[in-house]
Amino acid sequence: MSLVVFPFRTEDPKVVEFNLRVAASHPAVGRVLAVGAEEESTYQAVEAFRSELAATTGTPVDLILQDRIGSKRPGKGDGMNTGLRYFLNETDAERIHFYDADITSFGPDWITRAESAADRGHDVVRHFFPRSSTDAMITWMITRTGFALLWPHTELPRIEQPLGGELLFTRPVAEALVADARVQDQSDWGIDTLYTFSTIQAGLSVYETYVPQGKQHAMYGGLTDLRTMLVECFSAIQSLTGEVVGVGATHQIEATAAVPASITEKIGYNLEATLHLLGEDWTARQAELLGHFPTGVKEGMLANRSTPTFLFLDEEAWFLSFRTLLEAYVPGDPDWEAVLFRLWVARVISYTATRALRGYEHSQRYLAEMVDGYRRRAELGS
Ligand SMILES: Nc1nc2c(ncn2[C@@H]2O[C@H](COP(=O)(O)OP(=O)(O)OP(=O)(O)O)[C@@H](O)[C@H]2O)c(=O)[nH]1
Ligand SMILES: [Mg+2]
Repeated sequence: MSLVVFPFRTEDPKVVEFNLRVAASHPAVGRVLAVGAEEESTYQAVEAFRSELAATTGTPVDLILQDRIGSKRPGKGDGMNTGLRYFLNETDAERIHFYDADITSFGPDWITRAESAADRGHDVVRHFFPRSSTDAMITWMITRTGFALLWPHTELPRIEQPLGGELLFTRPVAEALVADARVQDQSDWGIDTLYTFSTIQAGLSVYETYVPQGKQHAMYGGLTDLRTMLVECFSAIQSLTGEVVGVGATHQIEATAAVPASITEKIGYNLEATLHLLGEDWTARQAELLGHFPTGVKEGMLANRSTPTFLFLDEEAWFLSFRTLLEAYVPGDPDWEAVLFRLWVARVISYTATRALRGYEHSQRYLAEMVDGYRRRAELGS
């Protein structure tokens, strides 16, 4: 039997109810758990519908508040780690699944896919999805880039969606994650990075299952909404610098299928709302911190104080900038955060203008080749 966990903060209660019902109705699921960030309106709504849900599906549906476990911002990491502990301490289920509570394309097949991969012996199952050409910009530009630079010879840079929150772990994997102090400390958006890293470092068998209909969920507007996530995901990668990862993990990726137009034609963010971020809120110290970067990057960024410029932040400039960030970035320093954020915004707009505009196929191929090029270069140590 499996436990299905939904971490949630404030979401549409109707969507959460639908997703909890899908999980509770699945034959492989013996218990469902919702882990709330705080006692706000969504939490109250789940409290109000959960006994009816349990009665009609015959599956217990529990609701708890997340514990304070880590030392970073109390966020999704505390929520997911609370779910892992509940799984080990309160249930005798063999497997735990995690799904985001805000998914509007969730269905029983998501659970079935993960269960059947686990039945075939995999320790970890990760769902991956087709993403529109301007989605997943933290995944590509931060996490996959960072994994390629730091651990080029491992499976890490080959994980399709290392920030994915749709996962299955067997019980021994959950035990290892709860025993891993780095993972338990990562209470913020860095949790997905840590789960991915720790499971690959532990040499487990990881299967990535493809969900062709994609993950439709609550969307962001401009790139500002992603700022906290960006900063926390970068810091998580940087904190792992120096870790040794062997090549013991096995990793299989399910074949993909034709991508629906709703994804190939989707625009991921508001370009106009994003452009002006390049010129806003500069401080003298931020300008000074750019002194760490190659001249072309420094001058290109400084020019944004008067007019938006971004084409200089191409693949090569990003590689060099990322190396500098890994070495020089100071976590928790607001000026460094602003420098990181603005560099990333410029890189994403540069990619949008030169690659995403050429279409879905082109941009997906480009991003995959970019990461692979970084990986090969890091492997050669150049
Ligand atoms: N328990 C808990 N859940 C959280 C917290 N923050 C976010 N969540 C939930 O975590 C899930 C993912 O958060 P989202 O805001 O949807 O993240 P996202 O931008 O969709 O991330 P991607 O799916 O990678 O694009 C949702 O179910 C959120 O409600 C938190 O602090 N605690
Ligand atoms: Mg979401």
